[in-house]
Amino acid sequence: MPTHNADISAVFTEIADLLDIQGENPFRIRAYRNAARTVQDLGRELRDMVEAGEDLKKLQGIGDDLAEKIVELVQTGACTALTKLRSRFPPGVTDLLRIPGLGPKRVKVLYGDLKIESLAQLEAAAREGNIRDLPGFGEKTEQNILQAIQVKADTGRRFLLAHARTYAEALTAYLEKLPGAGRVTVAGSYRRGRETVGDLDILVTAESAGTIMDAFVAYDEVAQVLAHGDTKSAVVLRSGIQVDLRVVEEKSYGAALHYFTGSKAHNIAVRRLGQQLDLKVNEYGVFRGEEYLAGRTEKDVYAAVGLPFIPPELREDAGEIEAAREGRLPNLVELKHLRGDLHMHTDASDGKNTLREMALAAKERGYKYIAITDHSPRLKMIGGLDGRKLARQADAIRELNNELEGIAILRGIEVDILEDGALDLPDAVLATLDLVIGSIHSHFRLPGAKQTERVLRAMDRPHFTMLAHPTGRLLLDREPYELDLPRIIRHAAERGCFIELNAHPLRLDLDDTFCRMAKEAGVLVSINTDAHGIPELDHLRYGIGQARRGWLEKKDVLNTRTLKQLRPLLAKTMGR
Ligand code: DGT
Ligand code: CA
Ligand code: CA
Ligand code: ZN
Repeated sequence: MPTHNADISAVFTEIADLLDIQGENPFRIRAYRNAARTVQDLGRELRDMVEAGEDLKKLQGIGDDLAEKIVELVQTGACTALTKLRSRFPPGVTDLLRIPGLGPKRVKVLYGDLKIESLAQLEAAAREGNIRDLPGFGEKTEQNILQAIQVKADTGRRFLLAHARTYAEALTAYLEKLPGAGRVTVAGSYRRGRETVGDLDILVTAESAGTIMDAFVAYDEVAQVLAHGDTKSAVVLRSGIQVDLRVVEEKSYGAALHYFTGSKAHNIAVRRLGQQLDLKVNEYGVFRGEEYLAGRTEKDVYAAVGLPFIPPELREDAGEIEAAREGRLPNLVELKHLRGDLHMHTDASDGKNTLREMALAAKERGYKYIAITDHSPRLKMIGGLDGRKLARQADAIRELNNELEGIAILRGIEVDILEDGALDLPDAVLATLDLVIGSIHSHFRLPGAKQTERVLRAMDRPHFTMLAHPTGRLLLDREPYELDLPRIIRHAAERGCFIELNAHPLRLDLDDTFCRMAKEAGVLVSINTDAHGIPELDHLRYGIGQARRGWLEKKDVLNTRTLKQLRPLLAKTMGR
């Protein structure tokens, strides 16, 4: 039974959630949560490690018990401990936890006092005003619950790009090995690099479709076959994600790839261009009457309608066709352009690795510089750094800089922006650093005007380099806070500071629209991982995808600069 890391991680999270509602020992719960994160970020499949007989206990936070569960999951696809736990609760209870603001304590009350066991019941109870009087709730909470349920309904069942990738890569590897299979490509929103995807659209070139289709529906992760045809089949995988597969001829491959990459709006615009030239553009090719003109490659398809190749990330009918016609398509930034990462944590606050480990891992990835930006004191629970601890870290960084060749470590902080826009450390302390990242980690629900004012004030402090994860959104989970981001971007341009594009696949915060806005305002965007451990350093690729969707070029991105170019840019934001 094949089980991916995302599946194993989901099992551990669910166990933690259920233990939490049950009121179990917090250490036990945290062990499961940590394990879920470790597994999610591992970078290689646990099932391969199990198969190779590797010792799972060398992984951070994985002891005997968790190692056993992983082996069980890999070998049987199930986890008896979870099955047992689940039997004690109604099946919808963990859905309640997915509502922002509803922690295990509140879910326990909802379940215990009102017998609420599902989102539908929760919504009904909130509408009838039955929630506000529960202990620890209130009218505001009731409103927030209703709003959150609405958001969930609007986004429907979508998958994070990073999760979809796990399933897509395993499936394409399987398809590529089939006899007779030629090219295998994932098209759709996945290829356009959207931050979430609704389903996967896979194209395979082959002489004979039948054998490919038979093998596809027989793939061992398939839970349900929705369609099994000659040119098109569709299945649902055990993870719940739907996959549409089409077998196409080489002659039509480019046309099909173009069609199924979308977006739909982009396709319609291209088809319209074709019509003006008396051409028909569809998934089989470009035709004049019955005559086939092009379709082997996407480049050919675009050329037939008089356009240069348009990168998939731009295909949203957001001005890319006009830009292409006028020869002003952006020359999009690439992963290899990035020279460093300016936001990461160490075990001095809530990171998993030491300063040295992070520096060496970054060097291994070819970076020329990193900034260490642990949390400020307000986040006490996770060991935020005060002036004294920062000074000690500065000494350690100086020593490491002397020792290591080829990578420079910059001294920074991720300082909390307090409710009134003050920063969580005195100016005199901030002044000792190379850069200051400001973040909102509290009071998410201030009214828009106040929230905006708060950020503007923070930016105006004498030491302020960039605003991190600017909208605070968590994909499929938490809406952005109310914030006048266009105003903040204009202000950043005047102030001369930068905006982060947080590359974590759960955030991808800045979105494409605001990336374009920053570019137009002349505000440099910094693509940062915000890594809390070594594997997360590899999230830069998601940040690049998002930056490309936002039309960013190499010159628009702060951390494409050389260290020599970067230093004065940072110094200026620090008032030097
Ligand atoms: P998703 O799956 O919701 O994240 O988004 P997409 O873009 O992958 O959409 P999907 O899976 O429904 O369809 C894949 C592509 O197929 C889509 O991007 C464009 C193309 N397509 C689908 N339906 C139509 C249509 O009615 N007209 C045109 N021109 N193209 C379509
Ligand atoms: Ca799709
Ligand atoms: Ca589809
Ligand atoms: Zn951070």
